[in-house]
Amino acid sequence: MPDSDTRLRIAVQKSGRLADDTIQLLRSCGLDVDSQRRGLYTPCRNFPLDLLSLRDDDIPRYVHDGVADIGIVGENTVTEKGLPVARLTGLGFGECRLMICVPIASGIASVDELNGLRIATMYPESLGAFMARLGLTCEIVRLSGAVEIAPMLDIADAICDLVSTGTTARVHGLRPLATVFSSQAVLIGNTDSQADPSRRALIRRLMIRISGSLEARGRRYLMMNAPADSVAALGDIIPSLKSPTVMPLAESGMVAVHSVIGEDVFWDVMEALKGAGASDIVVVPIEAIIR
Ligand code: PRT
Ligand code: ZN
Repeated sequence: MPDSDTRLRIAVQKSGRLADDTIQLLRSCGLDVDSQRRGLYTPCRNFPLDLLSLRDDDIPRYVHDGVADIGIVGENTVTEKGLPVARLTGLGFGECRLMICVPIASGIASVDELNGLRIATMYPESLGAFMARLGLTCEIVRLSGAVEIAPMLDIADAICDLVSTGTTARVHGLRPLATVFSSQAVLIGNTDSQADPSRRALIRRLMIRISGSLEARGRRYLMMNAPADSVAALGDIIPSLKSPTVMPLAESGMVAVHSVIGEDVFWDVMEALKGAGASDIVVVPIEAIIR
């Protein structure tokens, strides 16, 4: 039996791009956590979990050293730090790509042409490994911010930085040349915590909640009434209706059809569903889907 006094520690970004989505995810798992995390340490009020609010760069180290059992951080940061931690699951936010970008006017058309050139980055390890895999060398100019202005200042010929919309690169006269890797926020775990039965049990409980919440994202629960002989036609309209729950209604020949659909498709197919005989269509949000 898990030790009932055990509390998990989760390292999260204090403020920045991942902070709000992290708290939102934890809340969507039914965890009562404060969004106003003033101090380093915030206890969760209804689950044996304490939040450690940190700079994102420090999260892999804290988890690796066991100061925190688990953490939420960009995969890019985990890869760059290179510390052995368990990557437990992707979380579907903080998506971006680590890319090599070159000045639009440079005429550089392939990564091979970067051989021997200067590349500015906050990700020297990831860049070095990428170039080495391709059998190329470069002079890595290590910066701690504002990487995109390095070519303008002539301290680099190219940059290697995170890109999400591509706007920053474009407004600095840069264009993407190659992707080093794609990244998203991930849940990482200390390897010893995985071995401790009490901690492992709590991590497992939390992960079930997280995957339930992630499964529900972007989906809606759809209910409608329809003539029994129109169920096949409804299934043609929405592929996910291929195996719907179909229940007879008191009115002879009529059934209730329930299914899960993507929120993006509902408005597009509603009229087609009505045309195929559906009525009383109800769409409701889903809190979680536990498989
Ligand atoms: O203060 P702290 O050290 O905790 O935070 P930070 O300032 O180091 O990091 P922060 O909050 O900016 O980013 C945290 C994490 O968000 C990153 O490690 C990534 O995992 C993720 N992420 C997702 C991004 C981006 N998208 C992103 N676009 N991190 C940074 N950027 C920057 C990029 O460096 C570039 O300057 O945004 C600019 C490019 O954006 P686009 O949309 O113009 O392409
Ligand atoms: Zn940082």
